[in-house]
Parts: sequence; structure tokens; C-alpha cells
Amino acid sequence: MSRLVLVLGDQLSTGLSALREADKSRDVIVMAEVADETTYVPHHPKKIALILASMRKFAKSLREDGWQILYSKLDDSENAGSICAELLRRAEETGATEVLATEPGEWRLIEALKSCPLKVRIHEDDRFIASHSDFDRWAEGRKALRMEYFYRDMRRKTGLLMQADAPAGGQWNFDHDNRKPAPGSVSHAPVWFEPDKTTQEVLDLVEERFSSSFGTLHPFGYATDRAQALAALTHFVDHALSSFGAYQDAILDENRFLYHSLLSAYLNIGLLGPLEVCQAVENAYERGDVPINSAEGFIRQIIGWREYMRGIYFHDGPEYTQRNALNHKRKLPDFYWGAETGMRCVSKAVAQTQADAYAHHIQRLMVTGNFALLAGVDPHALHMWYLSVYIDAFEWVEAPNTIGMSQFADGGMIASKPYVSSGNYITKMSDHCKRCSYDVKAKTGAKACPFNLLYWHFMDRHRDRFEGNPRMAQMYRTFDRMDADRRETVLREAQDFLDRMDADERV
Ligand code: FAD
Ligand code: DLZ
Ligand code: SF4
Repeated sequence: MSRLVLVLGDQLSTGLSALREADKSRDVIVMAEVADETTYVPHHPKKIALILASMRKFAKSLREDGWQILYSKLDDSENAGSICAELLRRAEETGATEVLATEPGEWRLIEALKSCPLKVRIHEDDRFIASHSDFDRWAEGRKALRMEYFYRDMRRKTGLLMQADAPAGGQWNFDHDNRKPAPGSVSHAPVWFEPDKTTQEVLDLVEERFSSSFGTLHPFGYATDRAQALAALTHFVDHALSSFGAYQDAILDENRFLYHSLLSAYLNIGLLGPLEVCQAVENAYERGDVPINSAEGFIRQIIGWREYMRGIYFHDGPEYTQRNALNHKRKLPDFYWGAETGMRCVSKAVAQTQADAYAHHIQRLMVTGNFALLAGVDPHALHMWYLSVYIDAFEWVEAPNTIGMSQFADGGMIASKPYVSSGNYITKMSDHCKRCSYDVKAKTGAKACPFNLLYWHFMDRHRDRFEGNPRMAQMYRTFDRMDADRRETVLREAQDFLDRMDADERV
């Protein structure tokens, strides 16, 4: 009796655990474009296009490799609309009673597979460096789950940038070399790919079905198969990696990508593997083509942050996305969905997100994330926004970044202090402020940068929680040294700003 082998839209890797378990001569692969997955959040049209085009091309390559595949397109008339319903339909068609699956990257879909009335065997997704048990073992008995220590274990485990037992370059972490402000200009541009026939068909379908969603579909240049993703990796290593480290935290008004790799989506849907990406970076370092701060900084993002975030998501369980330690309840302002705002940094990050389904890490963390945290936006609403609008967003990686790192809504499981800053940080790392309708130097008054006002509002309303945090004590001392009238003015103006924002006035 044949079995069904489920391959999801972010499981496009030939070494997938369910495929390894399957028998090419008798088992049948099921791949399904379904309404439920394309609409559970209002995904950016580019994200839907990336996934559907990559699914179709991956299915073709599996077929050429001799697999039997039952593939459902989104507009097939018999399409049952959800992963479980498609499995049931295919089980009836083939007589299969058993399904081999690879663990999905979201609790929502894991639960759906578990409650699907078929025998579904879920295999761990081992396209990661740390398994669930590796992470649980590491976490056991620790008071704080800090990324840095986890990362060192991952360096030892993979041997990446290791010289015997010691880290290459004599240090584990070169982050202090990776904080250069915005460079005057950037010589590099990412590589884009002309849509082929398959991608064009998907673009037509997505345009017809999802054109009212937030996000611009055209031009579409993301890689949609492994060969293209590998070309994007090579392009990054050859042209951008050497400057990646130094400018990792910089933001430029006129350049959306700086020296970032844009590889996250390809990694997350399985077109690239984390180890091969890190090995390409390590090779460039060993050839002497890139400095240690770039190689280490990049590898840390992948075997450190990426693996750690996944570990936290699965370690903490399905309730993680509901956490709201700071009890923030404000609705997400309309300017996250493209309404006008005078805050140049925010409007540029959102416009870029709308155009490319991409913004780099510091824009996500220190602009849109920082603003939401300062303003007290409901972290779950913000989580749904990040999950919708970014090309690389899947809950296992998006939620810990949003709920934990960016919003401190997990109460400090990931971050030892909230990532909040006034306009100072943004003006140091970017050139936005020169073109803003607000004045970053103004601390009060009609022109005062809202980040400056809201920073103190945040500190004031969370004094009980953070005053005792040694990393924040200095800021409380600064606040307390302010003249009482000035303190009162700042808080009043911050509240006034929030009231106007809540009333949907242009701020
Ligand atoms: P680069 O700057 O070139 O970094 C290299 C790679 O490192 C990335 O491709 C990515 O795989 C990995 N990486 C870097 N930082 C992180 C991180 N914090 N967590 C996990 N991996 C990391 N990343 C996602 O992949 N999906 C998300 O949905 C996502 N949501 C985020 C939400 C918020 C609020 C924040 C602050 C960060 C989020 N990130 C997410 C992490 C990070 O912003 C993106 O991985 C990165 O911007 C992707 O662009 P890039 O490929 O050019 O990355
Ligand atoms: C994100 C996504 C989208 C938009 N569409 C599909 C789809 O039609 N079929 C599919 O198998 N997967 C899709 N995906 C990816 C899934 O949502 C993803 O597997 C889960 O969110 C778990 O990470
Ligand atoms: Fe952003 Fe404030 Fe600078 Fe304007 S002045 S760009 S709001 S940090």
C-alpha cells in the first residue's frame, strides 16, 4: 500500500526528513497550494508568489527525479482548501491510509496535522543545526537562556570558525566592530532574477487573487529555485560579505539593502541550508577575501540567532505568541499599513516593506519594533503584522523575534532589557533624520521627535519593572535628574501624541 508524503511550501529541500523515510517506488508526494495557507494572515503578495512559484518548480524537479507527485494548484476546481482536506482527498484517490510528514514550522499547522483523521507520522525537521532535544538539553536548569552561550555551543558543534578548541581571531564575538553608521554610499546591489514561465503564471494568479493585500507584486525578482538561490548566495559572498559586518546595523534613506544578504527567505523555505551558507562564508574568510568581523557576524546570525529563535519557539510552546508581559494593548497604527506619517524612519521602513516584502534587521528592530514598543502596541497585533508582510516570515522565527526580542512581551526570556531607544540611536545609525518633518534634537515642542517623547513615556510607565535592571538604571537616573516641569511636559506631549495617533490623526 502506498503512503502519502507531505511536502509543505517551506519544506522545499531534497534532504527533507519525510522524503528520506519515503520509498520512491511506491509512495506518493502530496504538495498543495491551499486557500487556508495563503490567507491565515494577509500575506504580502510577493511572499505568496515566492512560495507558490518555488513549490511548482520544486515539484517539477522531484518529478524529474522519479517521484510520483500529486500537486494541487490554488485554482484547481477540486482543491479542498486546506492541507488536511487535501491529504484526505488524496488518500481517498490513492487508497493510502498513512501520511509521512515533516514537522511544520508553526504550532497551528502541527495541531492541524495531529487532528487530521488520517495516520500522520510527523518526523522532526532536521534541516537545523540544533534539534529540539539539543535545545531543551541546553536550556535545562539555566536561569537565563542567553543567545551568546548557545551560539558558542553551536560553533563547537559545527566547527565553524574554530581553530582546535578556540574561536578564530581569538574572540567568539566581534559585534563591537559591527556598528558603523550609515556609509555615504553603497557600491553593492542584490541580484534579482527575471521571472520564468512558471513564476510568471504564479504572478498572474497572485495578481488576480491577492491584489488588494498590502504589498506590491511587481517587479518580482526573488529566486524561486535552488540554482537561483545558490547564485544569490555566491553573489552575496563575492560582493557584499566583506562590508556586511561593519554596516550590519546601518540604515540608509536611499538604499534599502546595504550589504545584507537577502537570503533569509531562501533559507526558510529550504532552497538553501544553513550549514552550506555558513561554509561558503567561512571559505571566503579562509581565502582571506573577507574580514573576521563580517564572517563571524554573519555566521552568528545563522547558527546563533536563527537556531536560538527556533529553539525558543518550540521550547516555550504554542502559547508563546499570546505573551504580553508589559500588558500593551494599543491598536497597531494605520501607518503600519501604509497610511501617512511624518516620521521619516517609519514611513521609509513601511514603504520599503510594501515594495519588497523586506526590511533589514535594524529597521525591523529599532524602527518599526522600537516604535511599537515605545507606543505600547499590542504585541500580538504587531506579531500578525510581521508575519504577514515579510517574505521570510514563518512563525518559528518571526514570533520569537517579535514577541521576544523586539517587544519584551515574553518578560525577558530572550532579551535582558527591552530594545528601546530615543531618536538618538536612529540619527546615529541612519541619515533619515535630515529629511524628517520632526527634529531629532528637539526633546519637547511641536517638532520634537516622537521617539524622544515616547522613550520617557515608556520608561515612566514601566518604572516598577525596569528601575532595578542594572542596564537601565542610568536612564532612570537621567530621567530623575530632569527638571520636574520638563519631565511633566515630556510626558504630557508624549500622551498627546498617542491620543492623536489613536484618533487616527496624521502624526
Ligand atoms: P542578513 O542581515 O543578511 O543576515 C543573514 C541571515 O542571518 C539572515 O538571512 C537570517 O537567516 C539570519 N538572521 C539574522 N538575524 C536573525 C534573527 N534575529 N533571527 C533569525 N535569523 C536571523 N527573520 C526571519 O527569517 N523571518 C522573520 O519572520 C523575521 N522576523 C523578524 C521580526 C522582527 C521584529 C525582527 C527584529 C527580526 C526578524 N527577523 C526575521 C530577523 C532578521 O531581521 C531577518 O532574518 C533579516 O532581516 C533577513 O534579511 P537578510 O537575509 O538580508 O539578513
Ligand atoms: C506561507 C505559505 C503559503 C502562503 N502558502 C502555502 C501553500 O499554499 N501550501 C503550502 O504547503 N504551504 C504554504 N505556505 C507555507 C505554510 O504556511 C508553512 O508550511 C507553515 O506556515 C509552517 O511553517
Ligand atoms: Fe525618525 Fe525622529 Fe529621526 Fe524623524 S527625527 S527620522 S521620527 S528618529
